[in-house]
Amino acid sequence: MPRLSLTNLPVTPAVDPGSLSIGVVHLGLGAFHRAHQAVVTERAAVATGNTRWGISGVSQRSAAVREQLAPQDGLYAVLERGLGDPTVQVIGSIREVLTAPESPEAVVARIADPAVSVVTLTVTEKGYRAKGGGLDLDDPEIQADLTGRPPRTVVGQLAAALARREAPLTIVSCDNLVANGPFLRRLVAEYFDARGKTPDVFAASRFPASMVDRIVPATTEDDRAEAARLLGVRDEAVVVAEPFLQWIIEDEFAGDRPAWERGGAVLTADVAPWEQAKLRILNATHSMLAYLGALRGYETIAEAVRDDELAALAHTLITEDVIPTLTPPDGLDLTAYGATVLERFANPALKHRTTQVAMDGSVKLPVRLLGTLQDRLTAGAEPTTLTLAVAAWMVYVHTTPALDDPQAPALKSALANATTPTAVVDALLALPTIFPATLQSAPALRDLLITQVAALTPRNQ
Ligand code: CS2
Repeated sequence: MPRLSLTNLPVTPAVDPGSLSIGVVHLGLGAFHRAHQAVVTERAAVATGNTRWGISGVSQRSAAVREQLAPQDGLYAVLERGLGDPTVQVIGSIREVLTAPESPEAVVARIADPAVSVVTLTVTEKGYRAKGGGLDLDDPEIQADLTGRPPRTVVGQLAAALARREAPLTIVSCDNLVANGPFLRRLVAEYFDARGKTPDVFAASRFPASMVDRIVPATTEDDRAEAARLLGVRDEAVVVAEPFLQWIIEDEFAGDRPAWERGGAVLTADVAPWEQAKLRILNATHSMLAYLGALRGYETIAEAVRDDELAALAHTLITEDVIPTLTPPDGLDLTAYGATVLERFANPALKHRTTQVAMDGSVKLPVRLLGTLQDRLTAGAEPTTLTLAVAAWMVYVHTTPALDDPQAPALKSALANATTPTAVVDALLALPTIFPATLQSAPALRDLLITQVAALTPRNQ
């Protein structure tokens, strides 16, 4: 079967890819970006007829993404799996693919290009290389970038490019972090401080916050086969996604930008209530189902949420522990939102693996669960479902041999001699990179966690 490319186009992209020039750089060219910002950017180009917002996509790690996309002229399909038959759409908005470790200089040059006025990022929580809310200056890669080599870290890439630019830049973080824009601004500022020089263009550059939402599981062989069947050509870069897509962006730009609102995004003055609702309801429940589900032997989130006990716990987490901490964004009914989230998780066509959502817990937990936990304890509540989610993470970390987490060595060495539930809780709760001091010293919390870890620990452990 021939492979998808500009000369092998079974489904014409909504915009002529050849007409697009590069105006946006995206850092973190994974499946999520391809199913989200790249789609909205293409829809905006179709709605406006403006061809200056093609995307230069940067893969931060391996060359695999380039090997998938380059032979296909940057084209790929989004395979949408909802309750009906799957559909495919070919997306043409990615016009260049760079691999940062191979060509770090080209990445900086592209961001510094005057035709580029916007950078978007999906580099996951760990990609920010933060510690204690600021830049981790002990990180060896950050240290190496600070010596002046062509930068390899995201913060180093942005800083080096800003230092070369005359026009200010808008940098839109699209990761699941609290106040992601201001957070990234702080990291870049700290990087400049460590270098001893901040370029003038930094003050006028903008870091709007944004909230992104779409469930995008890792692509499987089945998905590739399904896409090939629907397209009649092979697509090595196909991504699979649910029909739902949401992008809320703080309307705070230093210069021109794609008319993303014409592609379905919402531009607003205040993203915070949206972001809190999404992180604390969707992502928190996702993580809880991933840990409890994996411990019960479920492969996918859909299987986990079809377990009546887990579904009831997810509902309780949302309604009793999370919603009391939230201020609803304008026009959003939080209870209805929570119910929709659980329906989306139950989509049986999405094979979203519990182990995929479970990875990187050390950087996800603080954002998704621990802020809410802190708020509930301060309010004098006993948030037993929230703590159960934390306990499930603890047991998962303790019982998973090859843990996929940036702090895996530290977690495993903390647990080296932990054979009882009390020892497991004490070892993990003591880690200051995860638990703030206020939670470490909350006595009721420790006792509750010990009981719950004991109840969740498999008998042969
Ligand atoms: C998930 C998210 O992998 C995870 O940790 O919770 O990727 C989730 O699917 C997205 O945030 C949905 O928008």
